[in-house]
Amino acid sequence: MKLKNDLILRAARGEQTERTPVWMMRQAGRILAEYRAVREKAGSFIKLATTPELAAEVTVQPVDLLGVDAAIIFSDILVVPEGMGLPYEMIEQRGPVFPQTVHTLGDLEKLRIADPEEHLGYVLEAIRITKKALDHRVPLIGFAGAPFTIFCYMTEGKGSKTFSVAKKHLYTDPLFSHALLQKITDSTIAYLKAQIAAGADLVQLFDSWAGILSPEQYREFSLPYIKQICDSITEVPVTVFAKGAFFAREEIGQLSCSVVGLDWNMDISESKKLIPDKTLQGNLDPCVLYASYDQIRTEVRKMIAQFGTHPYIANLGHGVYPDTDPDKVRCFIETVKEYSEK
Ligand code: 1CP
Repeated sequence: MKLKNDLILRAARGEQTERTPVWMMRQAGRILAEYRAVREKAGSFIKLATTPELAAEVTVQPVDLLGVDAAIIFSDILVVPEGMGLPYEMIEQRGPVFPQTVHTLGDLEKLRIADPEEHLGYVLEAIRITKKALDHRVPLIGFAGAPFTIFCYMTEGKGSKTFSVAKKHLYTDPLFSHALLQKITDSTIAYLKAQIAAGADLVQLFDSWAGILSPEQYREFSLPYIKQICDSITEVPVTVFAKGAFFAREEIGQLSCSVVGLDWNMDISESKKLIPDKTLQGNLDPCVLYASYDQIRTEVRKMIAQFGTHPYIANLGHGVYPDTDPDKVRCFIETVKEYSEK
């Protein structure tokens, strides 16, 4: 059966749409009281993410409560290292921590290429349940971390401003670095293909830490692995979002993906010139949603006007911040819908 609202899929394929589609990175969770209630019931983030019925419930919430044009499966990029044999913990108010980290080829040998059904079956089941609950209303987005961003967490063991432990490996042990990146890539390709088989209508790669690399390092340690993934996923549109990688836009634009995500540091008209052949997604500063309703409307209209007739999906330039007022989020979404229809 055909989707009732397939605006995002058509925009991703480069088609002109009757209005601009809109969704929000990190829309599931964080800002909604309804999410926090389910999270409470689950007891912990990990329990929520690994209980398919509950993960599906919070995935659908933003479609019902915010009116976005797509759902994104509730999970985390760190389930891939877990599937490879490196478990993580989620510390309240602090974020993810890996009790063990990977630093040598010997450590790497102990990890496996994750088997999606066996090691990540709970995500696939959540996708199947979500698809039924969505009942063809809007597309479902699957996702994974880009290999370099996953490499950062597997070596560093936690979030960091600099990821200097991760970057040290790139300089001191490129052989190990490439071997780990390849194992993550192989796991990610199998995982995304399984998400698509389970029902994901498009997939997004989050290279959240792209911006800590030099252009040369990005070309060596991130792009080739993203390229392998883009070349392998031919079933559905792929979005590449490389936060901070303004310097690599032209090369990202030449990958075989359908959509390129932009953050708010990336100038819109410059990005259109650097990436002429792909749909663009983004790029409102999430902090705009702290401003007044009038300011939000002005900024959203300015953004849409700048993207103009370029194939486009409206979004923020990074995930919505947890202390954002859901009514301001609704204002963002409503403004995109109303203004782009004219
Ligand atoms: O909100 C959603 O869309 C739900 C699904 C989702 C997604 C797409 C979560 C749930 N995490 C992610 C992606 C993710 N996770 C990224 C890429 C996107 C981005 O850059 O924002 C990254 C880098 C992570 C890693 C991660 N998980 C962090 C950052 C750590 C750091 O400082 O480097 C944190 C804090 C988490 C925890 C997490 N993941 C998701 C939620 C709802 C939470 C909060 C935990 C909780 O509720 O207890």
